[in-house]
Amino acid sequence: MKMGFRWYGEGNDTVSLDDIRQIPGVQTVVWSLHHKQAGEVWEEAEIAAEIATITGLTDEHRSRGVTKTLDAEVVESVNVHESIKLGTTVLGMSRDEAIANYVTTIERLGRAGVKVVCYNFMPVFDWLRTDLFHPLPDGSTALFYDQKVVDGLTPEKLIADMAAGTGALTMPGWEPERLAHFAELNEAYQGVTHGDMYAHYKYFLDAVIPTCEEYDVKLGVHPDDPAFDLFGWPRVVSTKDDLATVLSLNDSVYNGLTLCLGSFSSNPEAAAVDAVRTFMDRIHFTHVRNIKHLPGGSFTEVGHRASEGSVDTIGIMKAYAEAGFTGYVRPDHGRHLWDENTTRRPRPGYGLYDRALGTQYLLGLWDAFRS
Ligand code: DNO
Repeated sequence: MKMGFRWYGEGNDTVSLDDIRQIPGVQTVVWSLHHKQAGEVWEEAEIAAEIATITGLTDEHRSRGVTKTLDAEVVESVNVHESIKLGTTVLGMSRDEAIANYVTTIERLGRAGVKVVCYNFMPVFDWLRTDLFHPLPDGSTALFYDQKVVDGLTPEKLIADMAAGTGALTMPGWEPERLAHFAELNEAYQGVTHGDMYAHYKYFLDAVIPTCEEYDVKLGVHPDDPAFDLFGWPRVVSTKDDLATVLSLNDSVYNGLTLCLGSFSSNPEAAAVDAVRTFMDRIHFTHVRNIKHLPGGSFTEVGHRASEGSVDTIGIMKAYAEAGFTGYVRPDHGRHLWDENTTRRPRPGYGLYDRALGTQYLLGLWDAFRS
């Protein structure tokens, strides 16, 4: 297992590479080119520059005796253009053009030494929460999902709230560019079934996987978050059966999972440890974190320790350790702690402290179960 830590890039993150380097056991920086829109090709020079930033040590480091280096083997995410999910031309791009660009990006990442690429296949938008700084009883804040708030909304109301900046909902991962095209996207998804989505998904995988095999880049799909349909749009990576279906669309081991156990567990029926054991051979990257289920389908995020919430993070790490998991793991969605909200003002869910604590809990479990 290799422990990773997500980083949004220089000038785009309140956490520094030096901070990450000092977290014991962290080897891999999980990165992306966050200015790239879905469908765009990633340029070789941009990839090389980002990797050099992550992996390099400066003279200033050397003068302080710093020798620990980080690797840049995991990208989260190369986003999939909506035309691929819809199997048609949308937002001015055909699916074949979007797939060709995806293939080029994979080739370039592979040549640059990237081993795993994470992506998701959620219609219209990425993850959704109703409160990004929900107060917890210990005085920290965390991401929160209130089903009642979502039930009271239509996508149009959601978009209007977002545009006005006053809404109850705030969605990281939601680019203003997409917001502007919401009506076109919403229209395009009308009548699209789960079966249609799987057919489009297979077309995508069959086109991309040969390149992944050639360049030794494993794909890992991230589960829907939350892991159920929203606003009537078909989500196809939510349940254990969905994960099995996705893996069966293309049998190559390069078609694998980024098993985010927090997202997967947002559906109270989900059995996280069972999913880890079932899909072990196809899990290339995993996010291990905890949430606490609340009545009515709502949930709050909590610290990584199993007893803090509803996700059996002990059982999860035991399963990975017993299997001798060789993929990448990272903590996820920390609470915002200590002076963080007033000083560093982190990206919601991506502060330093709680994620750093999370790594130590996960590594402690790994060490205990491996020995
Ligand atoms: C949120 C993340 C997601 C994830 C993407 C993967 O914190 O877990 O935005 O990176 O869904 O493509």
